[in-house]
Amino acid sequence: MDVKLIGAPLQDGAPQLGCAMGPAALRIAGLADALTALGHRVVDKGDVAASPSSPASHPNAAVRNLAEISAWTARLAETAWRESADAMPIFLGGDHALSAGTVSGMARRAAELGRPLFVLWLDAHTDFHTLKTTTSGNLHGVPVAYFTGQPGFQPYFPTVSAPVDPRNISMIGIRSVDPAEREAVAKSGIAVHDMRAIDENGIAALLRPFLERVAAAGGLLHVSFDVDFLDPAVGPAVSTTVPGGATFREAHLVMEMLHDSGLVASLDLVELNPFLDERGRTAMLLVELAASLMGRKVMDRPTRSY
Ligand code: B3U
Ligand code: MN
Ligand code: MN
Repeated sequence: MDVKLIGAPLQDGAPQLGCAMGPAALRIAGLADALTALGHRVVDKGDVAASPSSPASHPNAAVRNLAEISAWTARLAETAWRESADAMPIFLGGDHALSAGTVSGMARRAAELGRPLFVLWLDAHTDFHTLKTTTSGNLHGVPVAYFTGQPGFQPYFPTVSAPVDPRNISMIGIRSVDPAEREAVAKSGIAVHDMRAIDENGIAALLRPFLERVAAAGGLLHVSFDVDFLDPAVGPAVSTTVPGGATFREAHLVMEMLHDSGLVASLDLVELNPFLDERGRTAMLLVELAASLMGRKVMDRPTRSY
């Protein structure tokens, strides 16, 4: 497969600095070599840059770095749309605000192909705040509301040309939801699988029906992987650790099932904060997981065994 690595070193959406080093850490951990070894043709496109032309403010005074995140969103939406024409883009974050851009760009690509976009959101958080409801003001908490076309983002953010249908989104790993998000996400039609659902059912039972739905609809699948999906004991390099996350085995199984499905069109690896890592182990773990998603196998199995 043709794969493009695209660095998106934004950190203004997170409460702490450090995510800007994420793309460099993923490169140093050997992402390109790991994918090349699996037979993929990998091109590293380097880092995307974005800077706002003028400052912006919002009536919600808590909102931080609005102009910066809006500029990143425009730039990354264009990049995702353009680069997905002839390859699978892997976006190296950068904080999760980058998905406002990458997912809306992929949605535009899917719309042009006449195919629906589906999103698998692997995260401790639902990231379903609007500019109005966020109390932390950290814009890594808003991308899902943005790309599903929830109200209040204009004129502050670029217009979403093809909003993602909330019924095409599956969230897995959720364990931190703010009061304002709880009601909104429940009403939205997004399938929210919290950690209890994983514990009670097993993660494969949550993912399998979603993949079957994507396949039946002829959809493109975008996977957004937030490091805090993982338990902090496994992936410490993240600013917003929440206890009780996914184990390595659960994450690994998800990646293997995603590969077997053959449905993944694009991937975000986000919220890696190398400043908080321990001897690079979270960055190396992400490379392992990405390699599994891209076909690294322990043993061969009949295809489409998800
Ligand atoms: N919902 C909280 C916490 C949060 C969201 N996303 C992350 N943290 N990574 C907020 O600040 O919006
Ligand atoms: Mn997130
Ligand atoms: Mn998160």
